[in-house]
Amino acid sequence: MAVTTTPRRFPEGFLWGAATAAHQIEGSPMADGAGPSIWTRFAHTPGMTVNGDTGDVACDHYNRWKEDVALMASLGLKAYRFSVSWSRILPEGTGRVNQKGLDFYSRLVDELLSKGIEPLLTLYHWDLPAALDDRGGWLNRDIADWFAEYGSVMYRALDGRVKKWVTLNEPWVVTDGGYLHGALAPGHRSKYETPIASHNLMRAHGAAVKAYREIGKHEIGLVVNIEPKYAATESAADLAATKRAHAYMNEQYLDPAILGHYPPELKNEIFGDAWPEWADEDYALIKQKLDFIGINYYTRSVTQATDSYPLKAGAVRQKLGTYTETGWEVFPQGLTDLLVWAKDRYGNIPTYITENGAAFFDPAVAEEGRVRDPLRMGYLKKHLTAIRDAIDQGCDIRGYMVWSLLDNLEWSLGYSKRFGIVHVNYGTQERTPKDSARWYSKAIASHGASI
Ligand code: LGS
Repeated sequence: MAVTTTPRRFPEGFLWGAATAAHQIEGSPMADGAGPSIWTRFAHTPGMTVNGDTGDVACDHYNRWKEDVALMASLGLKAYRFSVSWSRILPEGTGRVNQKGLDFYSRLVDELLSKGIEPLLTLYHWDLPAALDDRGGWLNRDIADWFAEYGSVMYRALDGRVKKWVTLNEPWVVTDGGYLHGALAPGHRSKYETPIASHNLMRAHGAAVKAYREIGKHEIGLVVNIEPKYAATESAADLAATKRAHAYMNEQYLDPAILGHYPPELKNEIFGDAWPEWADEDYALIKQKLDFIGINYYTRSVTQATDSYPLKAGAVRQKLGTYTETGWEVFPQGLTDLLVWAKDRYGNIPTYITENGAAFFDPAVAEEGRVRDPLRMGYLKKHLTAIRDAIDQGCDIRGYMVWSLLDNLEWSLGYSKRFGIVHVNYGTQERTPKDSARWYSKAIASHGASI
């Protein structure tokens, strides 16, 4: 076997960054003429979030954006992935543009660029304008046009300053959480609505990419969450459940976007009569050339057949596994496996890891201003090594964004789970880089050599 002594490197121009999302950090959801989003509404409905937590203040990033960009610069970040709140730009979802909302993101982008930080802008990270939900939201076919209209406003304002655009963040979570199981906004529970929401998300994605080709000159892609599925046993039932779960979570969105069709398991094994026949023109709209894909990776699932509705598959907890505070197994090998799988299935499209990170029980900020979070540091280190393994196997990986820059509002879980490499004191809004941030900073400065 050949032994190599050359240190393994990340490719030239590899983008080292961190990620956030509007609803999770900004606060001031109704400031400067913004309209409400479904998340403002959902969080203010009693019983929907842990402790009744809302995004009314969050990390107050809407007022502290400048100091937050300075913080990113002090850590040496090369890229920052954030999302735009649609209802700040179009308070009614379509039609009237709210210039003040646009100005907020324009200033943010200028500030990032002045510090040499490349912006990656996500158009939709779950905070649909409430006004559009009132018109059916993702169940209304018109949403493809509404989304393209919103995207076009953003492209006209920022393309050139922003060179990497993302249409949707994790459409699977939008539909599974928002339309099937109801734990996320808008909180519906319907096997019949879910496929319609999924399909309209993909049509909206296609329409937004199409509009980008007319206005924009740079790159646009789609971000999905992928969770590799490993069969719990070799039994026929578990193997079939694993294949089903994989099609549902990992192929449901990339297949139509890139290959032009849905995996057959969706109709044949999962949704049955709830899965409509779609028109050919829909498939043509959905399948647009993508400049890159973004993959969010947190964990794997060891899958077995269960009677869960409608998937009939579930995860088995591993006796010897290590788990994060959210109960997700730490399994870096899964990231290598999935990147190799995506390369083989979708043709090695340039790929960014657009989220990866973990919530752990962090100690309080120590007197000397440190937060010791060795578990998070270890998590990041192992996952970056897994990415390097995938690069060694020929995967075209262009960058890595830690989830998350700041501790923030973890959707229905409220502020109870901290994913940040920077600690946020929600009483004073003070930011303190954790040990993991210091470690990540060194990794960036050494271009990965110190990992
Ligand atoms: O904050 C979200 C992070 C945290 O963990 C972010 O807004 C989302 O884009 C993303 O979904 N995020 C996330 N996902 C991990 C999902 C793992 C689910 C594992 C369930 C196993 C039982």
